[in-house]
Amino acid sequence: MTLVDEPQTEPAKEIGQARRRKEDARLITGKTTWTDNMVLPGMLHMAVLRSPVAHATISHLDVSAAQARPGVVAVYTGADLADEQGSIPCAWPVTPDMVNPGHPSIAVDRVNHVGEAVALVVARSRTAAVDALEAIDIDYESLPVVLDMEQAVQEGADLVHAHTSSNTSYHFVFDAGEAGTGTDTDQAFADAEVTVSRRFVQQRLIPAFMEPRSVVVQPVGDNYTMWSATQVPHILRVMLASVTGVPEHKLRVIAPDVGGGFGGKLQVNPEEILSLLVARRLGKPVKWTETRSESLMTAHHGRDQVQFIDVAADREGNVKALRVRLLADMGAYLRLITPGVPALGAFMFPGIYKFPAYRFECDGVFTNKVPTDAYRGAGRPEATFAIERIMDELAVELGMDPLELRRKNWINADEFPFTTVAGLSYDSGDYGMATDQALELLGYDELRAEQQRRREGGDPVQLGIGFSTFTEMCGLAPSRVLGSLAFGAGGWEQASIRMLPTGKVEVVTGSTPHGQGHETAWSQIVADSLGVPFDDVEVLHGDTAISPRGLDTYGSRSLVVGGTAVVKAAEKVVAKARKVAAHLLEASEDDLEFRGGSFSVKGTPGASIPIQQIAGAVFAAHDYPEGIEPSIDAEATFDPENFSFPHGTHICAMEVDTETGHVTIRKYACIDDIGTIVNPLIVEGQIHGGLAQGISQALYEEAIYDADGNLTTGTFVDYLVPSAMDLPHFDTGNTVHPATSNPLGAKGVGEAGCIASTPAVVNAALDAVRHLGVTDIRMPLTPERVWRAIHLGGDGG
Ligand code: MCN
Repeated sequence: MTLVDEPQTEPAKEIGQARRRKEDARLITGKTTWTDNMVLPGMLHMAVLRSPVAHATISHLDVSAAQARPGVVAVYTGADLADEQGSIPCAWPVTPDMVNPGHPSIAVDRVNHVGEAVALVVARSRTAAVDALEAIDIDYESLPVVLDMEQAVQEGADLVHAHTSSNTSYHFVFDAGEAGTGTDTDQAFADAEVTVSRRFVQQRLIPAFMEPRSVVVQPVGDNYTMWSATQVPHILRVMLASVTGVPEHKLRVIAPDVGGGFGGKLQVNPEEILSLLVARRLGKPVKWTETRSESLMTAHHGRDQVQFIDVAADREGNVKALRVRLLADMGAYLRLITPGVPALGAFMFPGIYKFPAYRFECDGVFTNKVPTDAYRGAGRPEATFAIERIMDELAVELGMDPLELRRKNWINADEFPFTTVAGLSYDSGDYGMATDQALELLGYDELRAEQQRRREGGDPVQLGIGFSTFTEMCGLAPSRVLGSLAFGAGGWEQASIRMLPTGKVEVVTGSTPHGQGHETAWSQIVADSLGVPFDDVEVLHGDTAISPRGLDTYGSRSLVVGGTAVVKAAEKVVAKARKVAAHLLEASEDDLEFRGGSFSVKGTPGASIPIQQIAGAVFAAHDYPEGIEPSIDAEATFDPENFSFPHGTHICAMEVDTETGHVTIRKYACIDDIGTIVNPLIVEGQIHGGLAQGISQALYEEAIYDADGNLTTGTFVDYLVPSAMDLPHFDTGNTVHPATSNPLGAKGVGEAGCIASTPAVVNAALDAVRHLGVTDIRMPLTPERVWRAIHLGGDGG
């Protein structure tokens, strides 16, 4: 890949160039202002007292001693704020009868998970606020703690919420037979020659973004400006307005540069609501920044599912039916999209395979743990893991090669567009091509030969090769489809482009990057669309006063939806500039051609004007064409007809030390198809980041609660987030089958690596030790678990 970072004066084709990210200099040299760097005159600091118990009533709460502490301005309890705090919104009611117990930002009389807010101190300094927390006198009366989902759904189980009749929030069913996209699933299982059933555990994960959550609220009269390290300033503004009653037009939300989110900042946090309420009460600016411990303990977690999956096939290996039942841990409350995350998996479990029959059921279950919600991939890594794992199990049952089984059942390149049994329409791809290229990149034949040698020689270090031939639905959008899934927002995105009098270009986007490099990619798109130099483009984002309309960044949607809105706005800018150019060149619009950033009159050499001059001409003009306003700008909204469906083949070669249980990734090769690539350097970075998180789920990460509901992995000493040293070299590549749902032909990449990699790693470990009788190893594959699975049997868990 050739890196492009030299200043550029001549417009060239930008899309496809590996440009270094223009935002990186300020991000990595600390020259930006993160939310916690903000200092406002008279600013107060908020600290939160958190429950040390998982389930209890608050029997006594006295804040008077804290109020008397030096520097303390106010102390608030849940009772103080009961009338104002409303309930933290849940925007995805997946079934009409879903039970939502309500979620106070600060507990009023009862706590439901360790870390829940029980009191707030507002003080002149952060240390004064934190010190005063210790002076709060609070007693709890313990209630039974509900932690295990499978027990929580039993008849007569203790209840997380006393006012509900069970711990089940909802029961969501997708039945392809009933939906008309497949045949009767139970019948298909009854008729099947071979069936395989498995129970997989998707452990609880913590998003662990680099910049902790932080919020500053500045009141000016009855207007409020909030800076927050959020992925979703637009959604946050709407939700805050509806919860707190601060009118939307009097609330400006700014997401400055944000140090990572991974879905963990796709949220309306209790502390965002509380900071706003406190600033309103006191009429003073207020800041809250979490500690790392607060972050791990109280920011929403991800995954946490028990998956029961059955597959049916004939003896030749043709798949006949798929049945999935999920228990999904909601934690104690429903946050912004908690219930929708596992339900989204309904559409992804069949993967790339042609199942004639399919049924999916999911129960959302309450427990006394911090709520779960989006974490990179949200719903799709879980589904991909289960289908890619069980395809291997089916291959073993049939005595077939796992790739041969996949090839036999996947959608062939000449079958696109293909409507899946889950009702999605996959638009393009070639699973065989991606697989063949990945095999070559890996050096498959040599590794298989080595595996054979080690097996025959009884080597203590065994070698395994694992596959994941995945697809995913991303590019969230389309509004109509999201609406039919009861998703509480549309899926469109907006952009506007203003050509400034000096010829520079200002682009305003509704997407809100928090590490994805949109400023660079959007500049490349605009440079090509308008024929202007890359460095003349400035991309503005993340401020509801500057970009009033937007739906933010998640679901690998930004390029295919937000980037396309930029393309559409640029087309309108060119159309408007064309009218002015025709006027200035005294030619008919039809006689003009636009190339390389200039309009010229066909057949009249020398009669031309660059678009960058037109903006200046309009600014200074006393004479502009009839019906044209004196500005070269435009706004566009894009709402695609379909999701985008990246796909690829990931292959992991893994060494397993059978004596110690230690696993080492020997090689990792992947070919991803994300359609047209705007910036290959950014794309590779996104794949690497996703792989790190997916591999880390397989090998390292797990949020663990003890029997009392305490998070025992509440520090980075106990919760293993990998560094580069813990990860292998990645061999990556791409095939390109453009998406048909957007004019760029792009498919999302932000989650692909994370979705694809986890099953490849676990399949590789099993392939290494299956001949020793191991049929499953529970994630993460710690040396202890691997050793136990080899030497004691079971899944090592
Ligand atoms: N891109 C490209 N060509 C493509 C596809 C994408 O050049 N065919 C580029 C885009 O222009 C963009 C980047 O790749 O700069 C990611 O684009 P996209 O796939 O549209 O994903 P989003 O920008 O919507 O990012 C969301 C996705 C998600 S859901 C999570 S979670 C995530 C992720 O991106 N969190 C991240 N990547 C992250 N990266 C960082 N550094 N930090 C996070 O918190």
